[in-house]
Amino acid sequence: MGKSIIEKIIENHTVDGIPKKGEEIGIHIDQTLTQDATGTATYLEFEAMGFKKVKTEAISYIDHNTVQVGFENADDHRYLQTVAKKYGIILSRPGNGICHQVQLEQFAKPGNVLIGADSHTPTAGGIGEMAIGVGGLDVAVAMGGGPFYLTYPKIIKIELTGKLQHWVSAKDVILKILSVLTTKGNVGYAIEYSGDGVKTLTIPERATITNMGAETGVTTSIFPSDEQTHDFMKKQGREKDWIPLEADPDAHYDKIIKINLSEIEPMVACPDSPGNVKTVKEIAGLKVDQIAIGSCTNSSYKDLMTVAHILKGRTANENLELGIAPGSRQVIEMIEKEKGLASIIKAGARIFESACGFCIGNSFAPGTDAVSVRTNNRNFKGRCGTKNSKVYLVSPETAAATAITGKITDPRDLEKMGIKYEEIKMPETFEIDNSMFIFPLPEEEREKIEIFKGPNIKPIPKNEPPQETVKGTVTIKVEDKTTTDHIMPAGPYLKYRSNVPEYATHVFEPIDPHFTEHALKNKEHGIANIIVGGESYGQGSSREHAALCPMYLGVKAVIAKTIERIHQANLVNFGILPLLFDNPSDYDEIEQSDSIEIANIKKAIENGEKEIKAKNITKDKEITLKLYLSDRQQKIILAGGLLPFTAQGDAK
Ligand code: MIC
Ligand code: SF4
Repeated sequence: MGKSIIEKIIENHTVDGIPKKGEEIGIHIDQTLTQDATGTATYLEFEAMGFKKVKTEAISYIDHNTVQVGFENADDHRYLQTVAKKYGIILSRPGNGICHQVQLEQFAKPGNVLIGADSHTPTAGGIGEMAIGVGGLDVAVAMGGGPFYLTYPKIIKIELTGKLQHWVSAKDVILKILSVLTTKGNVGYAIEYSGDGVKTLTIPERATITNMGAETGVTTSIFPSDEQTHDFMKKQGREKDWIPLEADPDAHYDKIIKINLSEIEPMVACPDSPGNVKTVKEIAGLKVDQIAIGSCTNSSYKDLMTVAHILKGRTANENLELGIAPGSRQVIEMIEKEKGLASIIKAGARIFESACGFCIGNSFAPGTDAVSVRTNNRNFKGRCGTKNSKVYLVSPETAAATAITGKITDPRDLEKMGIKYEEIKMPETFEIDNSMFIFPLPEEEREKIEIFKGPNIKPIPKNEPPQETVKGTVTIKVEDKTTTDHIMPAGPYLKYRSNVPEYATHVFEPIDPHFTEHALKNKEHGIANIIVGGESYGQGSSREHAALCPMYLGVKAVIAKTIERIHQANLVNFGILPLLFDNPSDYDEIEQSDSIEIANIKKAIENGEKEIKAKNITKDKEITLKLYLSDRQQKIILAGGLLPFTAQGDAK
C-alpha cells in the first residue's frame, strides 16, 4: 500500500519502536526551535541535564519578551545569546522577526522533522516539513541528541479543490476547517493537505493554514512540497534544500474531509474560542474599537501588501485604533520596497516591532468591554490583556476593510466602496538578509564563552519520585477547554518565565486568584494538590510552565475528562500524574476542597496498570480513573520527571 507524506517522513526518522499508528515511537529530530519565553527554561534544562553541545540544527529566537519593562527581558536576551554561543545554537536577535515566520523564510526544509517549544511550530508544515509543537524539556532532550517520543498519529486528509474567491484568503480556509473539526476531539491526529486546490496556495498561505491547525489540537499539519515550494525556496536562496514530496496515490487515511476553496466565504472566530466560527456576513456591522494585524498567522509579505492595498489613500476609522506588526525584518524590507509600508503608515496605523506583542497580551491591550478584531490565532478570554474585551479573529482582508468602516465588514463589500480587488503576487526576488542571526562559533572557541545569568534567572526546580499513595485535596476544579493561558497566564508575567518561584505565584490567576496561596498552604502541610479539569484540559500553548509551576506548588495529579497532547506530555515531563475520569459523570460530583486518596499509585505505575481506583473521602465514593502512560512515560514519572530521568543517563 502507498504511503502518505507523514508516513514517509515518520518512517524515515523512526529510531525507536515500531512505526505503527497509535504506538509510541522515538523519532530523530533534524531541527529544533525555541523562542525566548520558552527558551530560557529550555536552555536551563539543557544545562541541568549536563549536555555539552547541540546535535540538532537549533535556532533560538527572541520575539516574545521584547517589551523590556524592567531589566528582566534584557538579561534573559543576554543569557540566550551567551548560551547559544556556548553550545552551537543559531540566535535570531530581537527585531529579526517572529519565530515561525523567520523559520519558514530561512530554515524550514521539506522532508525534515522540526520540534519547537511553541505550539505554532507546525507553521513550517506549509513548506512540507513535519513540524511539531512540544514542551521545552522535550526540545532540550532532542538538542542533546535524544529522540523525540510521540504517538504515531492517525491521519486526516483534507482534500482541497477549486480556487479562493477574490477577498477570501488562507485564514478563512483554516477558520472553515476549525468550524468542521472544532478545538477538541482531534488529539492523536495529524492533518495532511492534498488535491488540486493546493497548487493555488502560496507558501505563506499554506503556512497560515498549518499554523492554526494547532487550534484543532492535532499533532501537526503538512502540505506537499511542489513547484510553489520550489519557487519560494529558490527566492529565499535555499533551492538546494528543496525536495519534492507528495503522498502516494493509494495512501490510506483515517479520515477524509473535502473542502472546495471556491465555496469559502470570509470567516470569523468569535469570542472566546478559535473554534467559535461564523461567517463575517453573520456579524457584519458590529462596532469595533481596535484592530491588530500581524502575529505568526498573518504577517507575511502578501498579508501586509493586501492590507496596504486596501488602506491606500484612506485613513483608519476615527473610532478605532489600528496597529500592525510585520512578521519579520524581511517582510518590513519588502513591503517598504513595494511602497506598502508608506500606505499603511499614511492610513494612521501604529507600526509595532516584528514580534509577538499584542498576540500574547504583551502590549496593545484593548479597552474596557472593547471589541478587538485581530488576525492572530487565539482569542481565549483575557489573553489579549483585557479580561472583559471581546476578540474576533479574521483575515487581513476583513481586518483592513473593518479598519476603514469601523464596523465588522465583509471585504467583498469593498468593491461597493470603490476598492478594486488586486491580486498580490509574490515579488520576483526576496530581500534576504541574514545579518541579524548570530551563527555558531567554531567548536574550539566555544569553551571560553561565559554564560550570563541575570538575578531574575533561577534554577529549574525538580520534582521528587512519587509517593506510594497520593493523599490530597482538589485545590481547583475547572471547566471544559481550560487553556494554558488560564493555567499560566503570560502577558505582564512573561518576564518571570526564567524565575519559576515568582511566576508560580500567578498560577490559575484568571480563574482563582487564591489558588497559589491555597496550594502552598497544602504543600506546607504535606497535602498533595489535585487539579480537576473538564474536556481538552490544557489546550492552547505549549508552555511547559503550565505544568512546571503547578509542580513547584505541589500539584501531584491532574484528573480531567480529556487532556490535550502537549500538556499531557508536559505533565509527565514534570512528574505530575495525568489521570482521566473513566466515567465523565464523576466530574460532576467532585467538588473543590474534596479530599482524594489514590492508594498504591506507585505500584500501579510500576505494574503498568491502566485502571486506577481512587477514593473521594469527602463524598465517601470510589472513582475509577484511567492512566495511559507508555513504558517510557512510566519510567519518567517514577524518576520524578524527564529532567531527573535524563540526568540519570536513561535517555542519553
Ligand atoms: C502562545 O501563542 O501562546 C505562545 C506564547 O507562543 C506559546 C508559547 C509560550 O507560552 O511561550 C505557544 O503557543 O506555545
Ligand atoms: Fe507569538 Fe502569537 Fe505566534 Fe504565539 S501565536 S508565537 S505569541 S505570534
